[in-house]
Amino acid sequence: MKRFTCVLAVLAIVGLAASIASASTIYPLNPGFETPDTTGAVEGTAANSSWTSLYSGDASGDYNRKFYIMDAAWASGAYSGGSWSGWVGDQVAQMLNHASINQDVGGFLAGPATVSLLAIKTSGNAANPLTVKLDDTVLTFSGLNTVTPPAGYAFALYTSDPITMTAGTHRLSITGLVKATFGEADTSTTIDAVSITTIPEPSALALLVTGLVGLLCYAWRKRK
Ligand SMILES: [Ca+2]
Repeated sequence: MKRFTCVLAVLAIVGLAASIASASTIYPLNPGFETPDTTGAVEGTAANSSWTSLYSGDASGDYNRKFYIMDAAWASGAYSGGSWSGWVGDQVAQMLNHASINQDVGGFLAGPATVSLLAIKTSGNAANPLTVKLDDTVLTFSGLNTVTPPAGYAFALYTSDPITMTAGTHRLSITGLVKATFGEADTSTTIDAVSITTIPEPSALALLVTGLVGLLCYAWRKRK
């Protein structure tokens, strides 16, 4: 009878665990680019933004590839040629040309993960794609291997297709467009509100809970 009770408890808790196994959102540091606080634009660096910014400064063949943190209200309007809408907080980040930023993000659960961000095209080519990677894997967005915001001034939310990750820490990187030629006009995409959603694998969670309840039952029977 006691064993039967234990089995019932295990089954009930496994069912409960499966039903509450839900998506969990984790954020990189400075996910909305609110620091450093600025009234204009500042070039982001590892020291003041939590993001590691590659390619700071001019470079032969692909000059002016920079990562800027900027006040959104300041940037909207005269600077960008149109009024922006849809950002979060008061600041955003601009990826100019082949800018590239990355950050190691902890808290991944084993199982599928997606990356979301807001983006708008802010100058240059018809569409300014961004490449988003987790470790060395290029994420796809509705099957495309880039985030490609259309022309316009409203930030739109882009969420990657899920990829399976291991638990722990992974490197998130975001890279702007490589210009085709040295003389080509500058091109930029502006981003905000970066987040990652991880979904625990129900099988792993169920195994964990089953083991835990089994141990509790064993301890309870031994005490009796
Ligand atoms: Ca923001």
